[in-house]
Amino acid sequence: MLIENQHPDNKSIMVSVLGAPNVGKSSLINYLLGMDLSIVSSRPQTTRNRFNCVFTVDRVEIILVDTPGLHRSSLELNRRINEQAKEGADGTDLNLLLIDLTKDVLAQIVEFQSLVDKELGPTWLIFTKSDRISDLDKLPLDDVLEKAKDVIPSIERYFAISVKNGDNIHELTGALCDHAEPGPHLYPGGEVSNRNQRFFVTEYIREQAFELLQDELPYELAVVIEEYRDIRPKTAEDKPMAHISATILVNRPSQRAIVVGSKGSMIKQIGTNARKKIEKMAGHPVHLNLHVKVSPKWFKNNYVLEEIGLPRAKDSTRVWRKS
Ligand SMILES: Nc1nc2c(ncn2[C@@H]2O[C@H](COP(=O)(O)OP(=O)(O)OP(=O)(O)O)[C@@H](O)[C@H]2O)c(=O)[nH]1
Ligand SMILES: [Mg+2]
Repeated sequence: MLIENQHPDNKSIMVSVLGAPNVGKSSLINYLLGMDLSIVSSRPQTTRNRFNCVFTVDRVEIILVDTPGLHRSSLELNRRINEQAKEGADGTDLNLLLIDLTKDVLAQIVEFQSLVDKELGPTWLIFTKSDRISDLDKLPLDDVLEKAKDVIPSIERYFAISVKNGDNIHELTGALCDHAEPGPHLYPGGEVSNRNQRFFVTEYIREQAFELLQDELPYELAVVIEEYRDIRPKTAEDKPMAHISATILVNRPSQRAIVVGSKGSMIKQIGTNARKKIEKMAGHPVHLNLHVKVSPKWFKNNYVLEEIGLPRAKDSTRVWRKS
């Protein structure tokens, strides 16, 4: 749709969703979108790439930028993940800085500012997981807001929310709509993201790795698509279908054995669970073929890192040759 063909009352707002790992950024985005688009897990550092998620309320388009949790690490992989998070704060109309209410709230704000290391634009504090606080009314959140402004002067207000019981989410949505400026929708075709289905296929496979595999293993694997082929129906009775081949890269041979599992049971489970979610997204059956490949130190290999959407960061120190 051309911009000039849009309704004159259209409004749009672009919002960065920022915070430490595991505070509930992707959960909030999914709740607002009303679908499980972004992957969520109980472990930190689930999201690795920045991407836009879009929903509309009446004439207001709200674009939420999901970002990885900003954290301290000197590993090359994490430097690049952090760069995705920092860049997520650039060029948007508003930041939502998510703070986990079950932890020291002020310490999280100080830590975030120190890691992001730049002046943030207009920012709202979003205290998350309020369902896990028994006496929320007794928390001195007004005092926290004032102290937070000493650290990040652009903080304007706060909301204490829960995606488990929906507390204050309507209020937050209403406030976002009120903040939107008149202007054309950037995704007028009803798109829910700026990422394509290939990206979400890799995410849904990785999500199962976080769900089904133990310890450090999910952090030491990456997923790349080898083939994504849409099969057009030949007759009116045939349904569309897709053939997808993906490779799970692991660091060591022992990890390959775990991901494959006894008689292939683990890789089968990962594939079955991921396929169901991919089919829901695609709206038609999918044939998903998964392989596991040992790619030693893939997380230091520039070629692999670029392939999974993590270009060199400003503080990347080492140059890696294509393998
Ligand atoms: N009780 C409760 N748990 C929540 C809430 N929001 C998120 N969680 C849980 O917190 C965990 C982390 O959620 P995510 O949405 O993956 O967090 P994230 O900030 O995107 O994490 P990264 O992608 O690792 O940076 C999951 O286990 C969620 O179910 C909430 O409002 N209440
Ligand atoms: Mg996330």
